[in-house]
Amino acid sequence: MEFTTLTANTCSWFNLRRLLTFLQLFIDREFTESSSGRTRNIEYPATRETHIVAAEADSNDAKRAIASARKEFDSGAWRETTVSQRGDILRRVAQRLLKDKDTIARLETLDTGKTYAECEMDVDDVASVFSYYADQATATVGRVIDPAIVGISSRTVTEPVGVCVLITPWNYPLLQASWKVAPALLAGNTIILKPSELTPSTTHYLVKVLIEEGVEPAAVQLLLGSGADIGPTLTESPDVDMVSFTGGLETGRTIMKSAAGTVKRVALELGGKNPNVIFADADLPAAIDNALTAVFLDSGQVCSAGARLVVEESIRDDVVSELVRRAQKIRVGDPFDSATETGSLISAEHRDKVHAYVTHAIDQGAQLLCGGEIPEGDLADGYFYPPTILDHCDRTMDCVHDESFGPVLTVETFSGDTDAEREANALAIANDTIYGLAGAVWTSDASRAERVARQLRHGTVWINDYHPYVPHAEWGGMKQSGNGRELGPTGLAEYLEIKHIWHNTQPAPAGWFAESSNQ
Ligand code: TXE
Repeated sequence: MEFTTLTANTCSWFNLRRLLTFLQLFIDREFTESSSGRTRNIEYPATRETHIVAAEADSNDAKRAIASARKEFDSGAWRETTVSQRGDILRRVAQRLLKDKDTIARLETLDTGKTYAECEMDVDDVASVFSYYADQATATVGRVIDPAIVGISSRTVTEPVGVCVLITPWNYPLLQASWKVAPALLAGNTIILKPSELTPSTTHYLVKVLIEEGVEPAAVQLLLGSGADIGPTLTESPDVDMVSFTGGLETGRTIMKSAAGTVKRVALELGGKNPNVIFADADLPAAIDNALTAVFLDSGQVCSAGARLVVEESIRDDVVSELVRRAQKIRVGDPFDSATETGSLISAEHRDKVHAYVTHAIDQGAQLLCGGEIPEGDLADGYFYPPTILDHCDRTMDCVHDESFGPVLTVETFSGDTDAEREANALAIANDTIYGLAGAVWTSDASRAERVARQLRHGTVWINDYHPYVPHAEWGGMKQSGNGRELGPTGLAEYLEIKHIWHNTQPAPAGWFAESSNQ
């Protein structure tokens, strides 16, 4: 691992940020402090310094937000807007986000400790999501059904679901929000946004942009603060129609249970334990290089991280030694330094969890090849963790089943006497997980690539690639990685109700119950 140090550029940005006021909630058309007056310091994880202070909502604030969103949905101006007007607003939002890219990327870096370069790319992606859904304004129409009965007109129409609570995590704060906000607003819903308490800044910024670019203010509510505190008020309320959540599996289970009481619609994206399968006939330089980005991008804090390398036994030594050599050269450090390749983890608690995961894996027999130690020296003040590779892992170990959500790669191998046997063994390993979010297969055999891709039980499969996604294609998980899909047409359908309207233009008595039946 190579370290970079904090620069003067970073420090001056700090001073600037400190002059700014703290982040308020947005409830019932106005920015406001929390009813309790409580606040939370938001840390820059690379140095542990407080860079901004945010209001901390409680259940009273959540109830006010729900009431305002409900009223706006039931009788406000937002539901009178046309879908093309809403599409126009989304397009303006996309343009504005690109215009403000530098500010937004800096805020995201300060909240998350991710590199500024990554955060800049994230803003591009966020703008693409808003543009994509702006283009979908014609996709919300229903269809005409011809039941071939004289006098009957039958059709389906789409309508917004209602009040949607959108709960997002800390790893891609604005991007995860955009996957929910853009389709929810295009569909005509009112929304209550609840970003992670660790990373509220860019979602707060987005709310300002939404209002300034024309979204009816009462259609958007912003609650900042602990999900454990205000979550139940939001997810149990009979006035909330839908919860869309991205975050950890345990929290997802809690939300699903608490939403069950009112049978509200629930969409969940809960992470994964994603296999990256390399066959011996793969383009190895490409496979190895991508295996590094698959797992170490954003220090592994990616739900689709390729944290589980499943490599053919015959090429294992070559692949693993090259991965270790390259991993040790990854520059970890100051997120604002353009030479830095990966920043810090999100918090002390998370870094300790990642370290405990590594220690436990070693106790269970994994061999530590690189990383695995909390850095000292220059970076000791931040929550950094080095790229870590654990070899000789197998399916008896917790590390190949549990998500570390950190920069940790586990290595498993497969072998077999025939091609078919090797393929079956690779698939058995890759599918042996409660999760099913994403995975990849590397091979130069096109038919094998297709066979394996079809048999992987994961929501996204890359062939000879890792990580790319486009807003046009659905994203989401099988098994315990969640339910529902974000992005693409299905990501919009999540926020729409479908109503069937049957119109009899020649009404006549049904004639089932005879008028004289009681005689
Ligand atoms: O997530 P939480 P955490 C995984 C990763 C990580 C683990 C826990 O493995 O280590 O989840 O991370 C809100 N009702 N992922 O603790 O708790 C919370 O305020 C309603 C995967 O940070 O799931 C935040 O806004 N909301 C993941 C959001 O849920 C509640 C990304 C996510 O927090 C709530 C991040 C409640 N009872 C972590 N409790 C991915 N899929 O990408 C918390 N929240």
